[in-house]
Amino acid sequence: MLRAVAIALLLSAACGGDDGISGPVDPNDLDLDGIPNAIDLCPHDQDPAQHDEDGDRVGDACDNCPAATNADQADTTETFERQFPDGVGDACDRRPTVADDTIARFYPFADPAEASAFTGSGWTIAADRVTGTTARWVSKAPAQGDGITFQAHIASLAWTPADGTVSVVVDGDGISSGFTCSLVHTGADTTLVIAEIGGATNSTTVAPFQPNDKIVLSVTRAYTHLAVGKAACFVSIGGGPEQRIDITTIDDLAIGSYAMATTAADVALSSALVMTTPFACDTPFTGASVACP
Ligand SMILES: [Ca+2]
Ligand SMILES: [Ca+2]
Ligand SMILES: [Ca+2]
Ligand SMILES: [Ca+2]
Repeated sequence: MLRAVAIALLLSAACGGDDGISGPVDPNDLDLDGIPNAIDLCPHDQDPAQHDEDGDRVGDACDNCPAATNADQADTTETFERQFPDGVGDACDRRPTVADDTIARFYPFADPAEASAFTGSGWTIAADRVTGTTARWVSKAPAQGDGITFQAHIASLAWTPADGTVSVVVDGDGISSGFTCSLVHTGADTTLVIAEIGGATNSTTVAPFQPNDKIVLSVTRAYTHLAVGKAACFVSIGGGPEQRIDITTIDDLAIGSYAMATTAADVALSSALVMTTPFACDTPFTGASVACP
């Protein structure tokens, strides 16, 4: 980091100010972030911090799956007619055969300034994590799309003696409805629960896990081409297969806010990812989703 700053200062001194039109050009540092092309983890994106959440030598700023190791950056599965690679890598594309998905936000929780994207309290960013026990953050700026996924990468989760929850939330109109996907600990049991405020709920039991097992908890809302709203809740533990539960929604508006919350749990998130999608057609958010008719 210090070296990066030193290089940036040297370049700044050598090139003078940047007027934004005919600014300095350095063929050895195309994005002018102070990191020479040869070692820049994103040679075409200004990312002086060079953070690489998944350690695949592709920086977060240009990684098409910033929380999944995919050094090859493969984006190959949109093979239906009129589909094309959408910039979401095969390693994390929730609708691999359908184009127009986007990675709308990525929070590596590497910089305390990331907190400025949220309102709320209780979460603390330090040591490349965000931690909380009773905490809630709500996004300030919604992500635009017909569908939205908010995905928390949980590095550790230990329940306290009290019953506790860890939740990811996406919202429709931001007023009366929201879709909450939670791990709920009651007594000795953990349950995966999806609920819409004022609407349906669904749940399933989750197998016991250890505090340091990696957990990926995701909530998704989308529309089918029949204009039926769907919300789905997913959990994967220790790299295992996803468990999924669904509800049909009553909220027809797409705003795209998201939130993360916990009560009575010692939880650390290594990162969080927001993805958006267009219409999800018949089978939203499965590995075998289909193209719109
Ligand atoms: Ca760069
Ligand atoms: Ca990476
Ligand atoms: Ca990656
Ligand atoms: Ca893709």
